[in-house]
Amino acid sequence: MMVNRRQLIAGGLAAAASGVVKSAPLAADARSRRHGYGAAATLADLQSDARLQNAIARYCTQIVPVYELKWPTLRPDPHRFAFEKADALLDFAQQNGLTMRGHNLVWYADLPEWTRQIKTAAGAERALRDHIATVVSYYRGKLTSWDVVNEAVPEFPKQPTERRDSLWQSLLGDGYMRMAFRTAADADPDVQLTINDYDIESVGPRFAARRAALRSIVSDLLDTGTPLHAVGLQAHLHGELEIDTEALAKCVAEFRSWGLDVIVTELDVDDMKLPGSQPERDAIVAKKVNEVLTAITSEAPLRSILTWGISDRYSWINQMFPRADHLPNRPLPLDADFGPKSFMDVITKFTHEAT
Ligand code: 9MR
Repeated sequence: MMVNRRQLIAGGLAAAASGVVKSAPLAADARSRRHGYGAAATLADLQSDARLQNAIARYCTQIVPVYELKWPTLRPDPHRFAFEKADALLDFAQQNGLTMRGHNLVWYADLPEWTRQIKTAAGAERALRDHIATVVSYYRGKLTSWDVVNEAVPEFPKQPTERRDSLWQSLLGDGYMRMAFRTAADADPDVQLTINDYDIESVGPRFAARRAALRSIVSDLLDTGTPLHAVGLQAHLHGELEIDTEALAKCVAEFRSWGLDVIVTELDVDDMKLPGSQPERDAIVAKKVNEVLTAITSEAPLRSILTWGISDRYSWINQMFPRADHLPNRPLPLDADFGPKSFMDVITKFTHEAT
């Protein structure tokens, strides 16, 4: 089994060496980069659009793959690991002096078809350990941070102890999280290990319940001596909702008091329900971002802020939250023609002092 796996990994490396993002290193001026700022990108978008490559090289110090480290890309079948696409993104990062973070190792969603065959606790444990140990050791020393467990908080928890249903949760119970972090730490003792979740930033009972559930998950992990280093706040903000600045600041302060780092991993603003006027909409989006980052940094600056994409041209919001008036969405720091919006000024404000 090990021999097979090594052979397969070697095959992946050889394929990646052919280089998939075909561009010379970009001559970006490092002074324009926002330290600690990064963006999610797909390999396909980078390959097809030099403007996207330029924007990332100009503004960012890090990237995160949207798809390329998820199970459907990495795991075409139970026995094979396909690292070519993620390797190509890592090449792009390294050629341009950027770091890369990993998203994600364990998620309830976006699993390949073959995982439906996993029906027992032993099978689930074997698949998870195999995946995490192989992928994390393959990238050992090459990534800065991994989202180990992604989105374990239920959509609307009825109580803080409730966990999101998933293949892993149903077969292994909460223990899958401890196991995932331990396996990742054994495979790369230096990489930052993160738990990542969304919808804890705004006002309202659902957000309060989600904060409480995230707090419960994090404290359970720490109480059991699990190697958890950081909490990732996705910060997919809803333009029409208020940020609960007080509760958010309190929640971040508590995580920090437990020795954890707090990072922003997937920031954008769903502008579906905002006014049509472009200046008005951009101002509200920037204000939301400013509010959320102000709350999160009330005690310490952020070392890492990633937006989920960089240009409005490439965002999941366009598909998931299209506007009733059919105007294009404007959820990200650069517009569809890669011009900076006031969102980018807010990023600048919160990144200049971070390292
Ligand atoms: O933006 C991503 C979308 O293109 C993918 O189809 C989807 C499934 O892989 O994942 C989206 O990214 C999600 C991220 O992985 C986790 N947090 C929420 C993001 C937006 O849905």
